[in-house]
Amino acid sequence: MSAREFNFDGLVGPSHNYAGLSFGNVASFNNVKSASNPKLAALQGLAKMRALAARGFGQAVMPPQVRPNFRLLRSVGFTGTDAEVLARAAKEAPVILASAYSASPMWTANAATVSPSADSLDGRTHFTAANLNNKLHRAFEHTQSARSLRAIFADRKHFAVHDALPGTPAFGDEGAANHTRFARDHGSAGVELFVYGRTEFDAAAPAPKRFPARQTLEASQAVARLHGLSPERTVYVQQNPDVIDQGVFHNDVIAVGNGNVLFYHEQAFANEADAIERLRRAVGEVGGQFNPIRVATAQVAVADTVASYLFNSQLLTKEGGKMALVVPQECQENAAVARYLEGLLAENGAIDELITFDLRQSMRNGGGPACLRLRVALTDAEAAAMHQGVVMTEALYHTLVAWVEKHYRDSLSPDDLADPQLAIEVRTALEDLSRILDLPDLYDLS
Ligand code: SUG
Repeated sequence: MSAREFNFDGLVGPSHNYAGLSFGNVASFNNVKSASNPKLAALQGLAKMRALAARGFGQAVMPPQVRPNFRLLRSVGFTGTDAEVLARAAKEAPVILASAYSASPMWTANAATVSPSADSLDGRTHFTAANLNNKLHRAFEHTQSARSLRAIFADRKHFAVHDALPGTPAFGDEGAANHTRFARDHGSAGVELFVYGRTEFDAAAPAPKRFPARQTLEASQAVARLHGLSPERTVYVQQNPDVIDQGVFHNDVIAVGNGNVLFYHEQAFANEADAIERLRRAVGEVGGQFNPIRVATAQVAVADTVASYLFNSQLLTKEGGKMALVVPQECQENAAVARYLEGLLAENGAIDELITFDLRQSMRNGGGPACLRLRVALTDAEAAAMHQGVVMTEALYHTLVAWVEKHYRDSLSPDDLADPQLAIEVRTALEDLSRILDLPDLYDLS
């Protein structure tokens, strides 16, 4: 059956800020406590969505989440009116306040893992909200992620949205950031690749020493079971623990796949030769000719990969079958990466075009083009069954730009999070947004 890939980009929320909350994520740590510009961040994200939609790629928007998370603040003992809760948290626990205010749901690659209907036993598209339990500021996202997905993909004939896995270290799950899919085209049965950082129930298995491995093998296997994937078309590969220790906190910082192409760094996996061989065999089984595009350390060092986010790119199939690589502008600013990309295009292989975006506001928190989007391959019937109000059009783009201009601040520093007015602004903005997107039950604003 023919299908089309929709990229659901996270709309950056009005409280986007730099709080240094993600240990192991170099950019998040380097920019801690600098002032952010939520308005610019949202406009940068919208410009990317608009440009890709205008090119004919399936594009939709995933709404931001309610901030601050008063439930989190109250659950850890801050009481009183909302203003009192904020004042006490700002004074006694500013890191917890920043966690409750984080706009991190903008990185929708971490919202869920998605398996298209062509891969699942019951012929439905399956979503499992990611528990993101490795980080306080992300561990509560899954409730709204599941709610948003259920609002958009409400038709149970076509879609199944699973709640997050148990929020315990054994089931650490970071969603689609550690998952990719290979198939002849978006509508045919594919091979699903799950990349994990560590194994909970095997003490002898290698694991990083410095930074956390956020995804476990056990979580990946649980998601595959929930989605009814065929074991023959499911491949589990361990991420190289050494690169996690160099700041590669998700696999999508060092590899990206689409169609029959895997664009990856030679150090991405714990056992490269084994991973490539298993993928070649599995992709061959579904009628594809696996095409690994390997970047050697001599061409681009891991540090340049992390600084430029070369692999946190989107690989988009164009009409005719060639692919465009969507990269952040940091790739042009890094000499080794720019040189590599020039050579890649000159080869005239599977990737024949670069599309570059300024996503600096997101990049400063470690979120590139691929972090900002969740891929959902849909048949025509499924695309018609999803909520249409989130599909990016010129009209929606202009409406959302006006909404951002109206509600967002152009500067937010850590001290601003104590301002009770900010909480009111965010709430007003989201009430307005649920009307714009025609999703009246999107939020629980009680
Ligand atoms: O989880 N940064 C996010 C970045 C997520 C990137 N996503 C993918 N690679 N798919 C994270 O580390 C930083 C927030 C702060 O420090 O304020 C943050 O959460």
